[in-house]
Amino acid sequence: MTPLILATRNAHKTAEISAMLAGFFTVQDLHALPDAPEIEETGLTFAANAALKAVAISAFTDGWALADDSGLEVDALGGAPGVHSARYAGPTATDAANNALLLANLAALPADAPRTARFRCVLALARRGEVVATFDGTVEGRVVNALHGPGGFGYDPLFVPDGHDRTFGELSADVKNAISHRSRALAGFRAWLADHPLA
Ligand code: ITT
Repeated sequence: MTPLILATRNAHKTAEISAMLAGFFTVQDLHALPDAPEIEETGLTFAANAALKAVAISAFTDGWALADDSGLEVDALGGAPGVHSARYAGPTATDAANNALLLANLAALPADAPRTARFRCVLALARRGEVVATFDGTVEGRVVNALHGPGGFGYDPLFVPDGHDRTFGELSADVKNAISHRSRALAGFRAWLADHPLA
């Protein structure tokens, strides 16, 4: 099978993407490449940051690289945390710190402020330092006022996807992976692969 490097150090992303690409590639992430460069995510959009990561790692490895840039947009917070999702509470923030800040910012909103939100994911595929294709996915839903559920990662315990009444932290991995922003972006990637097999 063709090797594919995931340009991520987020083991949760790797687990989700590996499950969804099983049978297509031999997948490794940056934990297998300890000397890979740190990439500063200076882009203003998910697409720009996905491209930065895919380009840098594909230039470093000489193979196919797939980057995922993703995050949560809360309408009543002007789209925050958005591209800053991983570092919402500071440069070395934990998921717990990010969730605590989001809860505090939600609590400061007027009681009737909308709770609509969405997760977005952009995947960038690159080789030899050039982006070859990008794919995006979104899942609409709402944010809740307290953490619910032990599952998933990041903001999963605060996000209820449309059509459900439980958070991604409570829903099973299989349910999340059937409807998530990441799975929708990966569906685009798999459809593209049918016409563009990677050698
Ligand atoms: P890499 O850049 O190494 O891939 P990262 O975690 O820093 O890892 P991003 O800059 O794309 O990646 O930030 C993504 C953040 O958005 C992530 O840390 C979570 O806080 C949030 N996020 C993205 N997808 C999520 C998901 O499926 N469930 C919950 N939170 C998610």
